[in-house]
Amino acid sequence: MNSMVKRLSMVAIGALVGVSMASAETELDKVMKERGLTQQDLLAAAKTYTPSGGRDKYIVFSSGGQSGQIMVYGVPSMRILKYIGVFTPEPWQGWGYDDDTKAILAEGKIRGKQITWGDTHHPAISETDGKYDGKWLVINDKANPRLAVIDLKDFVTKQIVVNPVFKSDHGGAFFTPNSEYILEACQYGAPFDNNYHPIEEYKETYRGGVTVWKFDPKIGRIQPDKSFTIEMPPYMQDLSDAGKEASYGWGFTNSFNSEMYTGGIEKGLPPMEAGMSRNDTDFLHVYNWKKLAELAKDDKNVKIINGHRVVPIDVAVKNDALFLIPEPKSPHGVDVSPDGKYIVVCGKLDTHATVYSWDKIKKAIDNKDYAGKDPYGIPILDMKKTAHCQAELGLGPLHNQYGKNWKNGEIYTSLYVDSQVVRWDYLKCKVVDRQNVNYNIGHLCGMEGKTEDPQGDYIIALNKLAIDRFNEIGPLHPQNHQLIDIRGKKMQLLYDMPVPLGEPHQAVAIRASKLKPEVRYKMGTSAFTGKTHIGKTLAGQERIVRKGNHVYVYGTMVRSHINPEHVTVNLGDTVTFYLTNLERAEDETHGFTVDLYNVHTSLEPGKTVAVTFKADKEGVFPYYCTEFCSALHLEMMGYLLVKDPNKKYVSAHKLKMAKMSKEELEKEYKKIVATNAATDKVIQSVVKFLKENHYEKYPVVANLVKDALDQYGKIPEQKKKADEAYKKGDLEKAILFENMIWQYMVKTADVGIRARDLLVKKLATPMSPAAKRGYEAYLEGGCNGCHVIGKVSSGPDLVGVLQRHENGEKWVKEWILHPEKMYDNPYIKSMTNYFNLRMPNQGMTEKQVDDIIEYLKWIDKNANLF
Ligand code: K7E
Ligand code: CUA
Repeated sequence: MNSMVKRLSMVAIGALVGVSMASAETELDKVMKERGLTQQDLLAAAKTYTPSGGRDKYIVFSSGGQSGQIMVYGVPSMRILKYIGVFTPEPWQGWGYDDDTKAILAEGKIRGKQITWGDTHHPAISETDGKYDGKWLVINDKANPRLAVIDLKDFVTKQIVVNPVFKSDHGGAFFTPNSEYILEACQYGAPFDNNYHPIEEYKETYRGGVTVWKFDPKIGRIQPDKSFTIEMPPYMQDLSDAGKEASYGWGFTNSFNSEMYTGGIEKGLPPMEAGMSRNDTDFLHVYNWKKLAELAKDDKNVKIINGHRVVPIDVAVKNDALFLIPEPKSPHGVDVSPDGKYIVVCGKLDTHATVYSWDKIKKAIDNKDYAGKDPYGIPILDMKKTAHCQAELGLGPLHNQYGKNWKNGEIYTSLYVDSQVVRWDYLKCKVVDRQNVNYNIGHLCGMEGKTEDPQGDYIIALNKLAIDRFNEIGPLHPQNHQLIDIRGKKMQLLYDMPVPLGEPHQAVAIRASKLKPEVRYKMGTSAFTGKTHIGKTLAGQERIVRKGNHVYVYGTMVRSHINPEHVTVNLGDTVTFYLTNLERAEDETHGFTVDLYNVHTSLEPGKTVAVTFKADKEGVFPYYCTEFCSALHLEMMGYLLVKDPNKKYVSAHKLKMAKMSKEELEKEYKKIVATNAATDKVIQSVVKFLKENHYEKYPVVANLVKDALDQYGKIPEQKKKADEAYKKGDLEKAILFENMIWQYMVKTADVGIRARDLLVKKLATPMSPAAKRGYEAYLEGGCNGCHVIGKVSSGPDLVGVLQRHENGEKWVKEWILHPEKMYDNPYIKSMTNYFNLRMPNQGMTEKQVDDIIEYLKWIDKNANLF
């Protein structure tokens, strides 16, 4: 590494670990030696490491492959943030284990069959003017031709639609530039109807095509009744892309079996792979979806198959809306440039990428300049006349992404066989740089790299094989996402992220600032309709309603109880739990399950969910909250009791238990009343602090306070009950109600103290870099093991420590550096006796101690906050 980079990296690392350069070098050298790291490694670490609480610039939505889900992670940290349940049940989110999510999964039934997995390939983010708008996400299932729509307000799947005519799909999902439509190309040729057709009639009765799904970007739903399919020959359509700007209104889909070979290895015929790749070229399909969408509205232009509108090949041809262009052998990716002027197609079995010019294609179409027709009568345009140039990239080019400098031809292509990312110039067809990856890259993900506004910065290589990259975990290896920095002249590999979920195929990245997800649901909302849930239940409305043999429980959940706590039903009843999470505090999620009945749901704040099952087993079934939501989480439970109405139950003899005497009860009562008074004092001091410091100015804090006061507001009612019971002499009951008061107080204090800590952080004067380093050194030295700021604990309070001694700073410095020299000092002796602990020598450097003093000064400046 050159010395400039070396110096820069040292500065970066100095800043990274928050210590001075002098001590960084020694400490860092040690770590580097121990872990065998190079300067280059450190630079990569500095470019990806994200300190606790830090945020990422980009959010990536990656296909979860065979898991049927979507993975969400951040760039550059490569930290996984979420798996979104899509086609496959996902227990944490209750995905497929409560009524509402079961209903979404049921939308994905094909011919009445429930399918509980998916082979997800291509996620796509909705666009406005060809740029990501951060609103909706769509992904395809190749195995069972379906699309799913995910709402980026809550990252939840809202709709699954089944393709009515395809038997598999691959070239989707691709949004048109204003999310008017979503393109979905089929993959394997198959009959559109659901009948048997002999394979010998492949050319006559099997078909390919592209479905053009109408999308309503306002409500984020696909509208099947306004959608249609363009019939195409059974050429095995593959990836697709929508034209933009210059080529707006057109779609591009390639294919890999223009041979229409159908195999038959078991009959002694050459295998599929040989027959399907015999021709030197396959076909790029060019179609005018905009014109076809208009045509498809008229009944006389369509055939209805399985209740779905299909525009036949001859109608598309007659209206000059479907063309073919030869493209090199078994292509894969087709990617339109940000201005829509070029279409880059990768060869897969060819070493070239071919750049087509939209201008030239359009000219050939306008002049009806055809090189011939295919067997189905579709005009073929001449490849040479429509190509702009060809670039020799290497073995197995698959997919493309555009760079920030796309206007000057910056593009990146994955080479599957060569295991490389190539940076090249698609205007001049010249290779610029290569980066090896590990191994067998499929897609690559640029930052908004296929929109009209590519951001550059990074490329992620989505590798199929990891081979030697990670610890051995058995024959099935994780796949490997590799982050590559593309800002420099040379690409630099930064990070390997194992993906333990499925083959990722495509991922799309969006600037995090473009996403505006919700923090909580409006009270009583169904996450799937966005409207008020029919089971919405507020505090005080909890009830159990029987209608015939269906029992409806209208329940609520709030720290730390489920209301109601007992539900008794008859064997054979159907039971529906409607549950509403009444919390407003951020992140206060509850879960709900009933033992044995295979149901589970996740209730984020404000959400209402329904859980239905048949009570077909007699017995006692605890139900409980499945998220550790507070210190009283284990107590957040209840009982479902299922009794057989035809059985006689003999009642058990009640145990005779020793009773507490009146005096003992009185004593216990006084004790709990005193505890409550003391706890209340703590609460009042926190409230005073919050009010004096205008907590209401900080929304996050204000929300917490609101939550705390909610809990606190429930106390008077309980107090009334406790006092009444006491007056009547029912001490047992009085104690229970006083206990309930204590529960509310604990919850109030729990949230209140969190609010106070947050407020302190907002109010405190910012720390100087030296004070920050001092704070780090303070923590690293383990000083917080004995000292608590603002409190005497196992060691003295450090607020004001610099003022307690003559020449305070010097005194404290000496004391930290050489405590043993001062053990005989009378003041120290008395303190040591008092705490029964001696200040140890932590081996701090002078520089560190100076920084700690800066930190202590910061404490003094903010003493009022502790
Ligand atoms: Cu290349 Cu399905 Cu887009 Cu996999 S596909 S890599
Ligand atoms: Cu709610 Cu645990």
